[in-house]
Amino acid sequence: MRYKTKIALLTLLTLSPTLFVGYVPITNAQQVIITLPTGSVPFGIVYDGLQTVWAVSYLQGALFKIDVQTRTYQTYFVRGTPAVIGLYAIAIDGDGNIWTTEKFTRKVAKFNPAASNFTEVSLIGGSADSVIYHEGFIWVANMPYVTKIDTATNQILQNYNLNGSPIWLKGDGGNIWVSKITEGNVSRFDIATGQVTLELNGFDRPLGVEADDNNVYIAENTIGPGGISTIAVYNKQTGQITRYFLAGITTAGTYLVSLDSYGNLWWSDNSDHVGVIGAKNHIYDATAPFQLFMTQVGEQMWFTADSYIIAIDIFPRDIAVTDVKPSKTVVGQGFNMSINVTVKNQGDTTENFNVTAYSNETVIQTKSITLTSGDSTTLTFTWNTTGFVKGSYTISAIASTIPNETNTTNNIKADGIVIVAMPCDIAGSTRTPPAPPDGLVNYRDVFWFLKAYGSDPTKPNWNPNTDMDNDNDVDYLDITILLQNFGRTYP
Ligand SMILES: [Ca+2]
Ligand SMILES: [Ca+2]
Ligand SMILES: [Ca+2]
Repeated sequence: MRYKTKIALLTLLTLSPTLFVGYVPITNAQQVIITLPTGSVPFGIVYDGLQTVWAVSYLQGALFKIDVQTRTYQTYFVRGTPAVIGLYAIAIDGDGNIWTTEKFTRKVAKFNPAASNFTEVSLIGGSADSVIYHEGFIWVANMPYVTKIDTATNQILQNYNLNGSPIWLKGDGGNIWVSKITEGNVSRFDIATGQVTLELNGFDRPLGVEADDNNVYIAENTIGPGGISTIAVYNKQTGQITRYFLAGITTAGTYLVSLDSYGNLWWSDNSDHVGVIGAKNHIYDATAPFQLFMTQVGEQMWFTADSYIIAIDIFPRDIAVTDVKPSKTVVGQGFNMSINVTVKNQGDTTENFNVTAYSNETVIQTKSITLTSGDSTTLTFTWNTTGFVKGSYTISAIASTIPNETNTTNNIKADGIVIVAMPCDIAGSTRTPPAPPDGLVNYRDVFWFLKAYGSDPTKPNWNPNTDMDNDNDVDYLDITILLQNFGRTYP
């Protein structure tokens, strides 16, 4: 059955003000991970899921085969030597062949990795823009056509005239969504019938298109109302169109949009920004121009830039030890004390990790913890000093490094010196602050016990060093221990 529905322009114009996306700027979140030849201007980029990323050079006619692990690359020139042919978009077919559009020469080139050779197919349209592999075929946007190509024979099977300027394609089940930049519309193209079954109008230079089960996302390539770039969102169920206004971006229009496997919507624009709408909204300023194309590689999005590949972590992962507090400065040998360690999840995703407290290099205790994004908590470790020789110990804590964590310097914190002394030899003087333990349990130590007697951590006279049994008070039990040790000397 054929039908054709027009969504009235009025629908778009009467929309209530839509979502403004505010951003948390993160500098240094992006990393240049691969440097490509100067002037290469890589555009299309795609990950094969098998540790190889393919990217094409717009201005040098090259295909780069990039090893995800080593981040080294091999270069293949479509014409054998550098040539300005405008390699633009990229796709991988079901046999692992790489297809790329030649924007300047109106061709599509197929690279066979096994044979390391190219086959070029001339297009009849006025341009060569998006290329996708969908439902067993290669599809190319070449104004005014959407062209279907057999991946085995490299033959053009059909040119579908969409009467206008198809520029970007997104496969979606039995359909392909087609943006027509000049006409300002997005068409739903039925690949079985070759018909447009839905046409959405009123977009502002629609370029990149992305789709999931519920929505179609359209990058609008001009600046929206108030000089703010926009992404239009068409809800497949309700037919409503809303817009993300990319607040803070006042310079150029949105270019491409791409969902990662977690459902975050990534976008690029014409003036060196990329951003993400999702669990957190971030915008990233480019260190190099022309960040337009992107692909997900594991837990990162990779972007092509001027002569670089840039990576941004999808969920920045970072845990930190923010505080280490020993409960005492002096502890009786063989007695217990507490160490409070505060840890924080500064990343975007829930983390499970271990926290270990140390006295010098000796493990006191390890605890496992789960922390949601932004949360912090304080863990209490108990140090049983039995078997530790008398002397000074540095107390520290280390949080285990989590996968893809780049900031690991904040996973360790050392804070506080604790002296392991003869029990109840907590001081060597009665002045404040007291001198260190002097090897005598005498009237000076009694002075401090009596001063703290009856206290707990809420009281001004609280002195944790006199809490011998480590139960957060100084009472007769602690005095009993004092009496048992009174008069002893060391060595
Ligand atoms: Ca960290
Ligand atoms: Ca003493
Ligand atoms: Ca006590």
